[in-house]
Amino acid sequence: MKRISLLVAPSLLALAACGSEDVENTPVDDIDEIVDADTEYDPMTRDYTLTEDQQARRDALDSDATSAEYAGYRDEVRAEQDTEESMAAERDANRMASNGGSNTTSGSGNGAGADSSGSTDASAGDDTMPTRDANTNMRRRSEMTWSYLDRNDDGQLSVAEYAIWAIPLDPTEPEPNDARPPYVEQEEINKAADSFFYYDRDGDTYLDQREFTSARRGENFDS
Ligand SMILES: [Ca+2]
Ligand SMILES: [Ca+2]
Repeated sequence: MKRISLLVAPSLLALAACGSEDVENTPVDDIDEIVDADTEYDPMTRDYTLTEDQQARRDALDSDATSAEYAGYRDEVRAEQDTEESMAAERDANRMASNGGSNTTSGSGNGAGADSSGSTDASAGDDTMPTRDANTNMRRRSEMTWSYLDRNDDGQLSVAEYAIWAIPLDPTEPEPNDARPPYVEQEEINKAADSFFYYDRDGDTYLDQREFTSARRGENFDS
């Protein structure tokens, strides 16, 4: 017994020493716990190697239509405001989405007459209003929830919906007198599309929640 403990001890010491220095290299099991405003993965910072099939789907994308759809969503976002009511509805929608639409937890789904009387309940932490950019009125990327991005509520993200998340806030907003967008560079749409088709693992040209979570985590399937 004594001999065994003598053998084990040095390795434990080595592990302890390692742990104190390599925290940042430690594999993360549940990255949701640490994804926040400062660490959320930026898909625009890397190149994506597409398979032949992915590239074929990528090539088939109508980028003009995608740009137009994206511009429409941008206008939509710019016009909207978060309220306690809208946030409650969004939380319900996200709960429904994450339970495959079969959730009956809430029951009501209609808080029209309730106003804010329940704002001090156990989920009060969720009531924090998302931060929106002063110029673009878009949320910070880390605060874009599934139902915020799924603009047409069909339970999947199109390239244009995904681009709301993927493309960074554009500091070069159009002047008020500019006729129409494009205020998004085609390069940005192209890059977002590359990553979109990279993460569309089942090849249906949409991202489901699982695929989008992979994108959000910046998962790399190449190695
Ligand atoms: Ca959608
Ligand atoms: Ca898919």
